[in-house]
Amino acid sequence: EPAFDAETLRERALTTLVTARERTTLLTSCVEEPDLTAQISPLMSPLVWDLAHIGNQEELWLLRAVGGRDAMRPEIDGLYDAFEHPRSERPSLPLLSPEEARAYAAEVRGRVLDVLTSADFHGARLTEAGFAFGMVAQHEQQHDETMLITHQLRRGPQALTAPDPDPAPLFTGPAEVLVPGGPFTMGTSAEPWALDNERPAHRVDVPAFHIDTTPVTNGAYQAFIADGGYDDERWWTPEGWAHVRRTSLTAPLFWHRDGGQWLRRRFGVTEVVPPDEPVLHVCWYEADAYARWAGRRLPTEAEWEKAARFDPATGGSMRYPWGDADPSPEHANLGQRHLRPAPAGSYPAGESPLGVRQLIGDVWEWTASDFLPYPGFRAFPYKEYSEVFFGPEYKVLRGGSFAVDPVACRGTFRNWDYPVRRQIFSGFRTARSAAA
Ligand code: AVJ
Ligand code: FE
Repeated sequence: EPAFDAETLRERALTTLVTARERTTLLTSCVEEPDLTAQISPLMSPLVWDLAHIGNQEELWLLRAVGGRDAMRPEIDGLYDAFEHPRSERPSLPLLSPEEARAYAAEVRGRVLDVLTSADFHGARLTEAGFAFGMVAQHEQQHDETMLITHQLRRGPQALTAPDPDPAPLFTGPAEVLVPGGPFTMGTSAEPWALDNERPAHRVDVPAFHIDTTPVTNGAYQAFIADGGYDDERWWTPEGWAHVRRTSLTAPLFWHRDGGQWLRRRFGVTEVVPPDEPVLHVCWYEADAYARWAGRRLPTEAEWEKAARFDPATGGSMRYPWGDADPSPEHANLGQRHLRPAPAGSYPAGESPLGVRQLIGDVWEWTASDFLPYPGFRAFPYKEYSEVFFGPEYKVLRGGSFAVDPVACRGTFRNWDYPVRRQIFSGFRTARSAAA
């Protein structure tokens, strides 16, 4: 790990905070006031809640914890504590108006810049390597992805636009690759801005397995639908089957059938489902059922991370599939540069040494694994980031979507959600154990 001087760390903290705020501003200024205060879906907060919550978390961690400042508006802390009020309750709270929320977040940010100037980056754990600044920038970017999900759920005309990814040359590589068996290093103790659940680095023995070279495409998923996959109990776990019956699922979220073809609604525009694009907006149960139909299974979290980080040349683990360099636009579809995943087989510069593509970016990938702590886990800096979610009710997703900023994306980064959720930018790839 390179050692950084205080100036470099200050610069990096500033850049990531500024980048996050530009995105937040875009996501909260491209619709009119009623769309900021309305609850678009009971699964989501009003956009204006996310905005003020971003400011409130920044105040808590950077002004109060790092800067030692007094609370600016102690009376609003409760409103923006995610654990005090479930999302469905948030629209009925006396929330700050869009104008007040913008002013509050801007006021916090102005004061944070003073704290940043005087921060000692070699001090206690919160400021060591600028951790708290990195954590807060990641937090804002995570809520930006959440707000982008709210935009996707919103009915009404298009509010956001972005160029499509470059068309990929037809991918002609193998459908799967063999990842050799043996131990590898999972998680990290070195990555300065890695969150608590990614730590510590530890050795895990992973038997040989095959994994898909690319995420599962819409075209492949349509074959599962056409084969009656949603009506065939054989492919589903008992919970998945109960869910698919109860909620009458027949296709990914946002899809509908029109005559002979599948259409989907995407950020206010209806389009024909593109067959080469990774499938998006499926829940864990659907991903798991598809894999069983295909004679395969979801990769475990350890398998996914080994495919993404293991370098057979050295036996070590890298930060990303392509090596240790920070992501650039040639490596992966990240950062909301596009409003959709790129066709399967894109980003040859981002492939792993074994030839696995698009592990980072495009779509979050469901894994077979429950969200559990690594051996030696220690909650930091607060239990409510990860610890309170550990257990069998959440499944792990890996790799990040087109809506994830590079600051919140690494080979070690862990996301989690309920197995029924599909408003998130979720897809998957499949795996199978190698014959013993
Ligand atoms: C890691 C995406 C599950 O959005 O609930 C945001 C991130 N934690 N604020 C979430 C998070 C606190 C978290 N996920
Ligand atoms: Fe949050």
